[in-house]
Amino acid sequence: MTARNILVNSCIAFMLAGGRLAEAQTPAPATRDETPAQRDARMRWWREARFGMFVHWGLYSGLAGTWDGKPVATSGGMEWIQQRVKADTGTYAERAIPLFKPKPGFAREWARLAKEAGCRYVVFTTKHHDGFALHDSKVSEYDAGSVLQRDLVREIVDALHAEGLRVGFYHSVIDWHHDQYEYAHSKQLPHPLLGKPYPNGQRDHARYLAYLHGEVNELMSNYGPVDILWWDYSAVDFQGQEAWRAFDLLNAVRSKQPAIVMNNRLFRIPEAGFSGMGTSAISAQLDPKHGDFITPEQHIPATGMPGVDWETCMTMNTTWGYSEHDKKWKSPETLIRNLIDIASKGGNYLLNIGPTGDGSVPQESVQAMKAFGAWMKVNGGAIYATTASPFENLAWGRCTRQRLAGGRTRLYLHVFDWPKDGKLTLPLLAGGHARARLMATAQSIPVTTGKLETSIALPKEAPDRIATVIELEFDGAPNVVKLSPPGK
Ligand code: FHN
Repeated sequence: MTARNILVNSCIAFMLAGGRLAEAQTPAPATRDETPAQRDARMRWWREARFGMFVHWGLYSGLAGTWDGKPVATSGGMEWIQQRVKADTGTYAERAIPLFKPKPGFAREWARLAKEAGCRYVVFTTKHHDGFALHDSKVSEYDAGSVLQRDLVREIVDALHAEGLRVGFYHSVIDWHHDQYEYAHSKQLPHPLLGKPYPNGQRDHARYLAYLHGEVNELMSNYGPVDILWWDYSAVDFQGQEAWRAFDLLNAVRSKQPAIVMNNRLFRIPEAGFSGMGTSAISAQLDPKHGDFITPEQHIPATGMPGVDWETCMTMNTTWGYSEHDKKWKSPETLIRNLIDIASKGGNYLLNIGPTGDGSVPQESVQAMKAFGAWMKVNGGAIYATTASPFENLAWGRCTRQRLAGGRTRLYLHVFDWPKDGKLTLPLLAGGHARARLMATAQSIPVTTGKLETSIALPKEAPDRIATVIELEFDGAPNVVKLSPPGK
């Protein structure tokens, strides 16, 4: 047995002892004695950021959606390729590791792309369901340190800090590699061997949890301040303290990183914002002991999620991990209007890229992020540090809002469909000293406040076909005119 195995096993033995003990001693559920004001202060940067980049990258990226020389599929998550082809971890690693060759400087390219696009934070996969860790782990041999003699988390964190970006760690609690992960506990969570007996006989999930907590402890201890922890994911039939010792995990992370912001995916219960399985089974309630924000996936809640922090995560095509077969790219216009729609509903947008096996970013993603950069350079102020629209829906576009000094309000009107009659109307009784201007040019434009509406005279052509922003300022808070639907 190699020195390293002895070290790994003694660590596990120690943590097991510690874990079992810890479990006994740790009161569950854990609650953080944080006042609402303290929580608002901790969440402020995240709420004001509005826009982040998600990165799914790992061994699956080299396989690129291909197995045995054939496309596994042309759509859907290719980060799940091991599960899609029902490969055991040995076979998967054998095929994938030779194709995972991070090129020098890959991380700086990501960081610059995110920065130029106007993102304020980046969340990247430190470990996905396949169990391969991108950091140099002392509790695992299925990690970048052992396999590549590199610490990819270190490289990415340094690159993000160099661009002044906030750092987020995505971490899968599901693990298709660890030989003590008891996949039979859940019929709802994916595993390549689901339904089959454990290849190594009896398993002890507590040993897997000691390993999981061990890796998380390394990530929370060795890379400086970490701003976000993005857990993924739990099922109704296997979640929380029972599945992951979730409260112990949250406690341990908060003790190492008190300012960190964490999502809700260690749980799958209504109190944590879930109404069942499926990416749209979400409910607008979140008890802070289960996390800080709710995570709609691949969709935008129709009326936002008033009263809770939320962040929509989305792919640019249909896969999170890179696939050479998936060409279903959304247009930059659709993606930018999604950000505006989400901000107008008070949420954050976490937009995904899936780099290739050497870390290169697909051209379609680069183009989309550059389009964001061009739009945000002019209109970023209409997204960052804004709050939700006071209007239910606007036929021509969306609205974001800002409270100004002296009690004045500024509304950012994001016009998607330029009114043919050159008149933009709002069901609003604008307060005094109302004035409007084009955000791009600061050119003033006439405002008329009527009995039931406010209207703005627009230039003939829309300066920006994706979304032209008009700033409307007035005294006081918005006085929205509630129009009763026709015939009522
Ligand atoms: O199974 C994962 C999936 O691969 C991807 O990581 C998404 C991102 O939010 N989360 C899970 C599906 O909900």
